[in-house]
Amino acid sequence: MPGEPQDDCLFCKIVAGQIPATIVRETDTTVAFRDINPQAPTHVLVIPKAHYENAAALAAGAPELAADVLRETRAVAEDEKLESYRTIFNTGSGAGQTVWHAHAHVLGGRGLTWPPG
Ligand code: IU
Repeated sequence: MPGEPQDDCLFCKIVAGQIPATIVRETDTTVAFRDINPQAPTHVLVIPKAHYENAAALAAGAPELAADVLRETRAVAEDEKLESYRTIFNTGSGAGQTVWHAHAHVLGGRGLTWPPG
């Protein structure tokens, strides 16, 4: 069921406190934690606590929760004092998605080029 915790999902385990993560923000509906393989001085992932497999499923199934995630990306950027930053949702393996629990990357603290690879 969309929204239900998945036993085999790493990010559901982070939400449940079963796997350690460096959590930087938490709300009733979201968690933000530092990426274990940072690609920039700031690289934080913002996830909904509920399990949706990617941003497309989240937007379709729980648009208010998608808005919560987006609001938290801004809060992370403020906390980290980022003037410029990039928010990315990789959706599908062809776009680089490797973890099947929706997450926004917040990247900043260095110059970022365009287009991405
Ligand atoms: P992607 O958009 O699905 O490729 O992003 C997954 C991210 O999750 C990636 O940047 C990983 O470094 C990150 N990550 C993590 O922070 N902690 C973990 O235990 C695992 C992946 I597995």
